[in-house]
Amino acid sequence: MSFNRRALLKGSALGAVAFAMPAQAQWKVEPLKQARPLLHLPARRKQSLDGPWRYILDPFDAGKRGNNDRRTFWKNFRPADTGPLVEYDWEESPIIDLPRDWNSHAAELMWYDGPVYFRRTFMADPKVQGRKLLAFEGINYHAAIWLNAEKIGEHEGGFTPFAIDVTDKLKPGENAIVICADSRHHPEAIPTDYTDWQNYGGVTRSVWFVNLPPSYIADWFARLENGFVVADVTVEPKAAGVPVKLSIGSLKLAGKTDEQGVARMRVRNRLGLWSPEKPVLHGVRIEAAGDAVTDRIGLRTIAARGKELLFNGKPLYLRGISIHEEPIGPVGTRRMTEADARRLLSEAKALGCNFVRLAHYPHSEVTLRLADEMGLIVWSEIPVYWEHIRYESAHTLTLARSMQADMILRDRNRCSIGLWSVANETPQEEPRTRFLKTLIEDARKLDPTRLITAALNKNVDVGGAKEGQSIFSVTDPLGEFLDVLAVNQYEAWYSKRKANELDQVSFTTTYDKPLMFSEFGADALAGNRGPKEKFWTEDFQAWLFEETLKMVDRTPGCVGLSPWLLKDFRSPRRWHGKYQQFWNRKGLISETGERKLAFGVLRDFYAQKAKG
Ligand code: GCB
Repeated sequence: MSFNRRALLKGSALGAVAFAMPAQAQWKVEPLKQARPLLHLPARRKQSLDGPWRYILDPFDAGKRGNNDRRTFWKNFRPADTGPLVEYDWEESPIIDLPRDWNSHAAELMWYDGPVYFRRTFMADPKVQGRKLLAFEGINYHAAIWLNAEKIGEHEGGFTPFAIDVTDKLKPGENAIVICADSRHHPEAIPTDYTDWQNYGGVTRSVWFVNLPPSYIADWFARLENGFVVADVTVEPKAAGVPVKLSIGSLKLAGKTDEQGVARMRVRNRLGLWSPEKPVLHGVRIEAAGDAVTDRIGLRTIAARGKELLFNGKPLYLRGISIHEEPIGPVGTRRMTEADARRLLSEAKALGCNFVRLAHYPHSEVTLRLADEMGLIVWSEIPVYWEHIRYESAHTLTLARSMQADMILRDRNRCSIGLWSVANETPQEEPRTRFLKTLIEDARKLDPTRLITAALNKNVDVGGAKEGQSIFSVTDPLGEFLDVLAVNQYEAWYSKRKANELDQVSFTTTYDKPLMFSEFGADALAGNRGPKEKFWTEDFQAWLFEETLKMVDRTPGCVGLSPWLLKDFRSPRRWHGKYQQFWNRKGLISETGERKLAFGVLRDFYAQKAKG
């Protein structure tokens, strides 16, 4: 089902978004600003709005048609202000414990794709000074927000945070907030409505009521550059000459803001470096304009030199695994607690990983902070996924740019981030390359300290000297703009070749750049054993891993891998009645955490690699 809504862009890349409705629609949304995030949420003074919310399912879009007061869900509440009849009665509506996707909340909502309204109240203390905001860590896919029946903002994009200033809109005492989360994707959306994962709808990440001092530390970015700790601190509202003090471990920095409200500071580094073997984090404290915030960061460098990848100046081999954001457990859900994230990442550590590819969208902040703490280098990406993305659409490009900016600004202080990925499996066409080149340029401006990559496929088979030989040449024109080339290749699963013929396959590239394998794999149902030639068995998957790992290992310039993937995950396009039942079974562990044979194969390979 598609959103049937065309979004038109106005203004700058990160500017206003206007929505034009199709002629038959009964309603129209006035141009609104796409809500922007409040950065560094964990450091803010705030009140949680997680917990029980009422919800109303609206499969026919009655709420948006809005020509009848009884249907305007954001208004009606007992005692009704619209007469004696209250048909859409919030007080009699069912309850959901947010954050969570609705698909996992109730069996009948498993496949629901459309709008759902959520409502709760909270108390605002009129005595508390400063600015007040509602902050949302993630709502999939489109969100419209009302406060006390007034529409206050909207946001498009399911995996990035946003916030709305409500300082002038709060009532003393009780306030009511209504969210309409609509999981449908219009044709210009990112991703589109066709993905290989469940489109979990709803308020999938936490909601906060935040209080900021009148003048506050809006952003900071601290990193290691050429032996110096470099830190930029932004104070809002912007004013020149504001003194800023910053400490990182035993290092002390001080400076003053310029006209942009940014204080730029640097000091020679004397602190220990962060690495997967020794993930040392230093306490950060920043003081400016009467505000004070804290954080924990690590210091490290990552660079590409010719075909080599260098971490803290030394060659690095990425012992990785790809991961979707789904906890281990019998029910597929996007709800991720810290304990869930720790359990997933602990499985990656048990495999011997120093690297995780967090596919295919920004994962929640809690996962990134754990990666810092646990010593895992991270690949993070936005869902510019497959060939269906509208690479020629101005709306889509603006959306991608703002999504990527929000991801980078949220996470660039996380030392675990090593690679920003701009896309996964996109067509080798000029509009696509232009689109992604813009994203790459943006990413470098926002964060010059990370490497840029993209998962490429459709590598040309230039053939070998012998019959049956394949030499895949990584020649995608996007390669020119990337720091690291990454290849998705499903030999012996989606190709006709047998696993024991993988010795006939090799990879080459014309680019003098590091190359990694970002995906390969095969479906296996945990517990399904049999001869290794039999599809869907653990034995086949293990065999495919054994043979593919040999191929990976003899690839010149290969700096690592992140096979597909750690855990079986929900995917509506995986309908094999016996082996899949709407799970993609390429996990090395099942959805409930049973380790398959291939887990041991990869663990042994990584143990060898770790020895050097
Ligand atoms: C891919 C995609 C990934 C899919 C995987 C598969 O190439 O990048 O999202 O889930 O293949 O299982 O086919």
